[in-house]
Amino acid sequence: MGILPSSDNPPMQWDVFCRVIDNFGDIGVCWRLAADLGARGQPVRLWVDDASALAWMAPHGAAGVDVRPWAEAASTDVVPGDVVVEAFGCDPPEAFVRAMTLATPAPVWINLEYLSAERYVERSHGLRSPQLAGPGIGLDKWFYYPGFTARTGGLLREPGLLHAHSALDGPAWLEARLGIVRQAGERLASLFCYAGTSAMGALPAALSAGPPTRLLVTAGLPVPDGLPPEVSVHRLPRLTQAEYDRLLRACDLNFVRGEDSFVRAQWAGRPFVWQAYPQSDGVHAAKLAAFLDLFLAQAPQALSAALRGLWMGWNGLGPMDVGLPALGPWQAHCEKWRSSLEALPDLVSGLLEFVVETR
Ligand code: TRH
Repeated sequence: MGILPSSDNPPMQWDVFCRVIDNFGDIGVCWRLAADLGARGQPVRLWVDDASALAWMAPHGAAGVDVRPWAEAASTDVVPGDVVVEAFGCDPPEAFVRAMTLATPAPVWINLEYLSAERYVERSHGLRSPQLAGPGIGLDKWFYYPGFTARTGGLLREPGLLHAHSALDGPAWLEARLGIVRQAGERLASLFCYAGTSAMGALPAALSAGPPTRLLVTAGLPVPDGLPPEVSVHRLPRLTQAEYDRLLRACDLNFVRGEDSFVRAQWAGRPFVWQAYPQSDGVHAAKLAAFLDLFLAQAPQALSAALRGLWMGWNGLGPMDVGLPALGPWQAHCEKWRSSLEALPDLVSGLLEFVVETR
């Protein structure tokens, strides 16, 4: 049973457009957005150019979400809905945008941007972009930025997520779903990073000190070379998004990447190391630094220095000459950070309010 629309959230027809560039974050984020809206009684047409990853990410679909082939959006018998969300500036088909100009009232057109902690996000969030040319001439497009502060659009956090995390029996789930039984004194770490990058090379140094580690390597990643003898490897199958959330909660430590797993690790409330999506012009360095400044602002000095060195090394932006800090203080800080995020409105609640105000 989804969250019924309250009086200030009348059900509106949503059109979410997703173009899969590479990896899984585009479709991963768009799916979470669509499923969260659908669960709140907001019907969604999710227009995707390549929906293949949903077969393993979300094999059972979601209430209220209708996955449609991108090309069909251009057909003349598609009437644009009340709200159009263009994820990551993916430019919906011109014919659809032209149809938007004929609708009355015009749909609310949202450009959902990539997640960043950089300062420009707070300045840009909620800005109107009047379309002065092109198929959407005369329409307004609105920039909507996810983020970590009250002056941004917040983070996707579906109702019930944190309750599910606190209710999860991690050891029981690991054994039942993956056949993993933690040995006495063993550290469980999940690994989701970019193959062939600095992270894979940094892993042996990161895991060299500390207790014996069971490294749970996510599907599609090669087994890292040169691991110390106290590290054992368990290769994982492709997990659904819901199962991946449980894995993050059940482990002691998570190596995550990109955008969506990065956010999900923060909701899991466990120590995590993030590999930003590597970009040739190095813009990922600014994204990393901006997040670290925010994330570590209230951290104990020793932990802050250790994590900054570890994350820079992990992202190939500094020497990898530090191992992992002790998990205790790290875990306590991640729980404190999660509480600060939990105090903010979640992204879909904020988006619903924005759309109702803007219509
Ligand atoms: O796959 P990614 O690197 O996606 C990237 C980033 O989103 C990046 O910002 C974007 O620019 C680029 O794509 C195009 O990492 P991300 O964002 O964590 O997305 C992975 C998705 O896969 C996420 O929704 C979690 C999901 N997932 C599963 O459902 N099951 C699994 O077993 C694993 C490992 C991931």
